[in-house]
Amino acid sequence: HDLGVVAVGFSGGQTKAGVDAAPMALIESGLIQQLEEDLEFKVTYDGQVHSYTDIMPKDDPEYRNMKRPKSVSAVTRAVSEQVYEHASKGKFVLTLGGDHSIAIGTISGTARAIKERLGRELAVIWVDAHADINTPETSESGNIHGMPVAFLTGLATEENEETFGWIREDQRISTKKLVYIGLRDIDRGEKKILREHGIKAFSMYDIDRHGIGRVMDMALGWIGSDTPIHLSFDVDALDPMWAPSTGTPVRGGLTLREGDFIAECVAETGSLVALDLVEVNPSLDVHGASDTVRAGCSIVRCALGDTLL
Ligand code: DIR
Ligand code: MN
Ligand code: MN
Ligand code: MN
Repeated sequence: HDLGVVAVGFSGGQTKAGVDAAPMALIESGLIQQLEEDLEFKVTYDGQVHSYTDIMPKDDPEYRNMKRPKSVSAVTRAVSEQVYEHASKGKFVLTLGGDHSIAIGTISGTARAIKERLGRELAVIWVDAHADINTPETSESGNIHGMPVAFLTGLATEENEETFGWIREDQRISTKKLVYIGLRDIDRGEKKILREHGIKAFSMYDIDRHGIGRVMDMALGWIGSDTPIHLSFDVDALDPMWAPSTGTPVRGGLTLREGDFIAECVAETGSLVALDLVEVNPSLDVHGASDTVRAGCSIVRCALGDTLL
């Protein structure tokens, strides 16, 4: 019951300010305290929201269509080390973002630790309105928060150390061990990638068709029991009715209960080893910020084993 918390105040994977303030908002609303007192975790937290300003280059021009490539690369490399540090000691790792580009760091860190400690491959459940699997070449925005899965799966690669060339084979995941839930805004190039690589994805259509219960059975069945799971939860998977304060809200999303239910089902497997909660931006839709923060906290508590009864 050991938990490592990493607070990543980083917004450079996209262009809207404010997502860097999310870790503090989540912590100030009592999240870590609840995990310690209600869920009885032994929490390791260095007590700071990292901003990584000391490792960010001043000059960071676009490269291969990517915006702020060196900054995002440097920050995610540092996050990877922080997450690895916890995971290699057998701790559950909770990372509070930050935009979704930070998952390049979190998942690479977990994947490496799990391979070393257990000799196992890591499975990833990516809950999001978006697939975040653009390569630098397919991306229409150039925002790296739309590309983390491409770098993590090796669909996008780089030679240059300072623009993601640091990602090694033992830090990557297989497209076969990746499952999406909640998709509803996929770019043309991403659709092609999902199809060509046979990547398992449950869109909002599937949730409407089968219900969230059967979708979770199918998603977890695809991964198989006894495989370590990293859950990367983008709060924009939730409908903007419950989580309006996020950079790219898309209508027609998950209800609050469906979001919690996904987290509860993954917790129930007993195989969850790490969780990211990303893209909460308290400065967008300020009236909805407290709702969005509350929704985020609820997802985290559910994923860490909080049950209704
Ligand atoms: C879009 C939006 N697919 C992009 N992605 C977002 O910029 O690549 N991801 N918002 O969360
Ligand atoms: Mn995302
Ligand atoms: Mn998203
Ligand atoms: Mn789009």
